Amino acid sequence: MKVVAVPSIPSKIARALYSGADSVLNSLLDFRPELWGLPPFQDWVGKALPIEPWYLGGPVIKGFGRGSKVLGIPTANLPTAALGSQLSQHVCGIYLGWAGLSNRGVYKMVMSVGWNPFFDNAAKTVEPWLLHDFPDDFYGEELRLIVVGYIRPEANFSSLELLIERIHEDAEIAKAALDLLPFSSYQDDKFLTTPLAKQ
Ligand code: ADP
Ligand code: RBF
Ligand code: MG
Repeated sequence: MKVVAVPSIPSKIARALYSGADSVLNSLLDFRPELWGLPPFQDWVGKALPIEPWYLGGPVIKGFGRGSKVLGIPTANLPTAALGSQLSQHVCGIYLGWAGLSNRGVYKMVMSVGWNPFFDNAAKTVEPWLLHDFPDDFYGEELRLIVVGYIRPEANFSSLELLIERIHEDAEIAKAALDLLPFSSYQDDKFLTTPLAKQ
């Protein structure tokens, strides 16, 4: 028998406790039957896994100010306290979806959810990168997100260059997958553009 473990305790502690397992996964989203001689899952669409969509929104706030914009990867941060239990329900990882800014439009989006192991952050955050070139910042504007698919677990990298390269790959996966059903259907969802008072 082969054993694939999905611990419910923090992975730093779990590593040692589960050393007897053949593989330790962050979540079942990462289970690949074909690695174990089983037929592959059929539900991946263009390198992404459709999920029950989650809806989140809020005003764009200042993030860690680590200058991710300098890396060419600005991430529009939401106030995580307001997301509360919604955030804790979701597995850490890299996701794709649609982003709406009420006065601007709807854009493809790729984001990380978690502690960003490369930077070892103290808080679980959502870091959405809108796949569009904006002429200016939009701090304070209401941002709406519909998260529709999963790409991969969060990872650590031996260099910043490798992290940046991987994030650009994620963006290409998101751009391509968001043109496909079921992902594409959510871009017309009113949630993305409806002003708060009118909801
Ligand atoms: P912070 O640490 O404050 O989040 P970033 O370097 O991550 O700083 O930059 C994020 C800000 O850049 C966003 O809040 C937004 O105002 C702006 N921005 C410009 N273009 C984009 C984009 N394509 N995706 C996300 N944010 C963008
Ligand atoms: N940080 C990590 O430590 N590991 C990752 O695997 C990772 N993947 C990311 C994927 C995407 C699509 C984005 C937008 C960010 C990712 N980051 C990751 C987070 C990145 O370190 C962080 O957003 C920026 O440094 C801004 O603080
Ligand atoms: Mg940011």
